[in-house]
Amino acid sequence: MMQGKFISIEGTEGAGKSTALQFIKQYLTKNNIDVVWTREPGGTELAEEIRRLVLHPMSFEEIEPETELLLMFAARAQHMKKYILPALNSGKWVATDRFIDASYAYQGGGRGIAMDYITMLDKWIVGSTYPQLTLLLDIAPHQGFERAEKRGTDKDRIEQEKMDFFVRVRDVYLERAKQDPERIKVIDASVPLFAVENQIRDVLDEFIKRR
Ligand code: Z5A
Repeated sequence: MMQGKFISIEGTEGAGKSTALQFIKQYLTKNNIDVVWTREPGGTELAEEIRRLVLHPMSFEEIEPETELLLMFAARAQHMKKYILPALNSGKWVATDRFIDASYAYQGGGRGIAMDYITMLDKWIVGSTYPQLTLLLDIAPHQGFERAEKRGTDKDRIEQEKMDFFVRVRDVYLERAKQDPERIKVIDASVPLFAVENQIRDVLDEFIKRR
């Protein structure tokens, strides 16, 4: 039973997801839409602890790809049951900064884990509670890298990966968008901010009209 609306926001490295999120928040508020905001990995106390573990650069032990995938889904299981489902079932709109598509892109594409394993976990943990709208901020990895460098903040464990990792991540995101164009709307994030915002506004307007 899902009554509320469910939106996810995804992005390739340096696409400007955090910047776009601020705009999305303001735009929905301007349209008098109350949204519960959350993120993955994270969203509950335990899931935020898992986030810290999985993203913190570790010096003592390398995290295996399988462990990384299962930690992402452990956090997601907690997030779904404790936060997302109750909010949706009470009719709220929920918007999450990353969700299931990230597991296919980063652990499937980036780490090379067989998609069948991810699909199995997806069916178990997410089931039919899929976002009705996913905004995918897309940028070529070399341009994204330049932007991320300019940001000047420390890189987390996954952000420290090399360019070819992010090329594979992007390929999977774009392939999923091709397979599910109704849900996943690709935003060209390579253009100046006002032009990114215009694309997001168009997609949100259409989604709000259909609600
Ligand atoms: N992950 C996973 O592996 N598996 C999973 O299942 C899930 C997640 C759920 C979460 O990090 C990590 O977890 C993520 C995937 C993994 N790892 N990576 N990489 P996150 O999502 O919290 O963090 P992030 O990926 O770094 O996203 P971000 O913080 O939103 O960064 P960003 O896309 O680079 O955004 P930004 O900071 O807004 O922009 C970067 C710079 O560009 C900044 O200086 C902006 O001012 C500038 N900018 C933004 N837009 C523009 C435009 N249009 N023109 C010029 N400059 C711009």
